[in-house]
Amino acid sequence: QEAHAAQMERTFIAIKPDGVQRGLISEIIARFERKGFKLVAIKLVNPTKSFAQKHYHDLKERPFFDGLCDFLSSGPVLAMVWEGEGVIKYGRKLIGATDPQKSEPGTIRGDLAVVVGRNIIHGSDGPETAKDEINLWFKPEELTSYTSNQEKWVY
Ligand code: RTP
Repeated sequence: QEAHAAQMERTFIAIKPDGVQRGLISEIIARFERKGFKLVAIKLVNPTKSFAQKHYHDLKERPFFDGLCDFLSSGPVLAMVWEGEGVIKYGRKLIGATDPQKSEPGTIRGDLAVVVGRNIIHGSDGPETAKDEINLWFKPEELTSYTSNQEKWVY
């Protein structure tokens, strides 16, 4: 009832170049839609390597950092913002464990990916990173806000 009184929780979700090139965009979006989350921003972008380094700045000491940034900047990425109660945590649940060998069947990575370096999707891991990542990838005017009146659009 009061779902729109305050701004609902938002998270940043990105389909990485492997997911885009494998034709998994509609499959992945469908899972978030069917769950009941709301898409409030979406665009296909070609991140530069330095942009990828900004996105993954927390991982800069890790041995796979350079390869990861090369990969993220190797082709178009579908950047999205999804909104809904608990969307940050539940979005991670829909995505599954980082390593697709450990993700449960039924999750996006569990069903659709095989190796950790090509795990097709990214999702913010907490409220702070969600805010930072949304701000990094989107301008304020690219974020929409609307109420779904589904009963009006179905006859
Ligand atoms: P993401 O940020 O992409 O949603 O992934 P995550 O939180 O589940 O995992 P994180 O530890 O933040 O790692 C970010 C991405 O780095 C790649 N990775 N490669 N051993 C490896 O080669 C390795 N470990 C992680 C993955 O693409 C992971 O999603």
